[in-house]
Amino acid sequence: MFDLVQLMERADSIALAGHVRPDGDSVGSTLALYNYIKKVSPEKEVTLFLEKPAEIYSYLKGYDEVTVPEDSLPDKVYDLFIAMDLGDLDRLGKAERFYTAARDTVCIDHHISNTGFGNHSYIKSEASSTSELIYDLIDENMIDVEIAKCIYTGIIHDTGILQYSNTSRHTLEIVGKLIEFGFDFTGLINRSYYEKTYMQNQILGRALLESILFMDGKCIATVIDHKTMDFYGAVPKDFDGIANQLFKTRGTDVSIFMYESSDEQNLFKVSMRASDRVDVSKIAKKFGGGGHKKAAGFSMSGTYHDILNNISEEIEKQLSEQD
Ligand SMILES: [Mn+2]
Repeated sequence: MFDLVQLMERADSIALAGHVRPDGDSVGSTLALYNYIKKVSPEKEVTLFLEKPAEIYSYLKGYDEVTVPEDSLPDKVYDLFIAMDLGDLDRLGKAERFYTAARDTVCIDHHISNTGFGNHSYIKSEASSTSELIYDLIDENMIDVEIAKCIYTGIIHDTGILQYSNTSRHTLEIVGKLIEFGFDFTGLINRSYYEKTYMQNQILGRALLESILFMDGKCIATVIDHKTMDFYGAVPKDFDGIANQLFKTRGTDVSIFMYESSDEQNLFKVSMRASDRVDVSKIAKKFGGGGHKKAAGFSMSGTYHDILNNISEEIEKQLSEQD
């Protein structure tokens, strides 16, 4: 049986890591476990590898203690490496060499595309978030208000504020216990989820204006190219929420949002959202990415229209199988 507490007890040095371009669940779940270890076992050496999380998460305890995994960091062999919220090892980015070198490895995740890696893996694709899994795996009695805020943040981000179908009774029971710690959850949601800068709102507006509907309105897509990113001085995290907003269009089964990578022309990051009728994790996997049935992504080279054609073929196939 998988027992995280026992695995951690045996280790003197522990490294934790979430995925590249960390989202709310990646930041929340890793900081929750980081704060927990520091509280329960202050004698242990614990390092959290994570790309610098967005400023909107700076209310979380430990935010400033994150180690950005640069190539210049000296090699180190950890007793235990815990990879969290990532479906495959590539998503560890520059932290991967510490995973490879570690004496023991654990994977804790909820991505349906995850086939399992590490010496020990705990993968529950029915869980709302990795943060929910962390709640289940640690000693409940040791959770304090700071750990509660981390877990709460992860859950609300990965469930779209408890709205997506991955929200279960269990998720809500956990959330019920968390808010009893008495933090300002309304403010937390506003600050980390809803609030946008003026520039982010302008880009969202532009993405919507330039979107196209196709496949008889079953699909909606939009793209942000390099020139636009430079004009606004935007970085990828400024695009959060665009795919979700597109998906609110009545009648659509799939929304596709793409932006051009900053390192390479004609290389696009693609994110998709889908209704029950399409499984976008299959499409993402086919093109070398991953994710969940209703939200997944991948990277692809080509023109905007070529990429849309590739995706539409897959969507058509899935929809026709049902007819
Ligand atoms: Mn997640």
